Amino acid sequence: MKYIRRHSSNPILSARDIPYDASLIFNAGVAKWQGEYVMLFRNDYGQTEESWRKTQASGQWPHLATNIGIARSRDGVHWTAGPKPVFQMRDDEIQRVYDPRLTIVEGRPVLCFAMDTKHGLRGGIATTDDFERFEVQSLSVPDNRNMALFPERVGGCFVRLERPMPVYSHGGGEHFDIWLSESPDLRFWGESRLVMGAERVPYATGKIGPAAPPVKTPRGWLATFHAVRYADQDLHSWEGNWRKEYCAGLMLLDLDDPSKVIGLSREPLLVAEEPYETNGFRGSVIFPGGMILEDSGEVKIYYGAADTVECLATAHIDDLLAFCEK
Ligand code: BMA
Repeated sequence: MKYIRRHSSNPILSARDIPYDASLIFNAGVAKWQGEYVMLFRNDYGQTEESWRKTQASGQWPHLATNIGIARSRDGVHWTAGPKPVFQMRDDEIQRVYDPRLTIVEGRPVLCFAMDTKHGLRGGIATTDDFERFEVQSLSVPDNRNMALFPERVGGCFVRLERPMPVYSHGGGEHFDIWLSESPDLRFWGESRLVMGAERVPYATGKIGPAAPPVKTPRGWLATFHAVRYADQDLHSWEGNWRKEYCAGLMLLDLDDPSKVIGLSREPLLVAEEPYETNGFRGSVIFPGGMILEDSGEVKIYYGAADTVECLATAHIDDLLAFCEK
């Protein structure tokens, strides 16, 4: 898409910017709050590419642990990471939380996150007033994740996009779709309905999932999503055997009933092309988690690249709307 520009400072945040143990900084949520930009990012730590390959070569399975860190910025481009991670959950049952998305709703920061547990993948929602203490409001049953909360109530209810992983859908395999649920209080979720099946996306041969929290425009809710297509050969990865290419797509949802898709980009918005997108822990991954509409009409799209670094691309709102209304 020619109207979207990668920022010349990319990657805008990576492990070298973090003042504590950090290896992979990616899949961040971003919002404007109290006069600054706030980013919550995923930090997988405990390995370098070299140590990973060494451990693998010795026949053992290397391990990365995960926490969530914070960074702040005045301009949305230059970021300063906080002195320590701000959110982590781990116990006998919970293995980690990751992939934060951040929405300011009714003046309050709300974090959506994914959680790996011994009994499945759950989607969580937490509130905070200071980015130091987080109160978990709800955790879904497995398997569901990629939750993205709308920035205001619709029809009186909070609304989230989400991506359950039903093993029997589409005849089996990793073909998952985008769904939506509503809640009166962020705790109890229901009225669930399908938003978009993966088969509607011309550039997905596998699953799709919600990306950044949607942005309100007079024409509808503008929302990014990620789409997976399977490559014929191994893509670059520390892991080995990585064949899933993640790109970003764009859709427009009805203002009053956001389960209705009223626009969809026929082509991807962003495909991995730059070295920092094609090379890393898992190459060829573009995974947006934050989108900010500025008063000027500029839209900032934040995305994790190659499961390794955090990046920024910008576009004008009118071009994005035209792109998904065609
Ligand atoms: C998904 C999630 C994301 C990750 C992506 C690509 O299934 O695990 O956190 O960015 O795969 O590896």
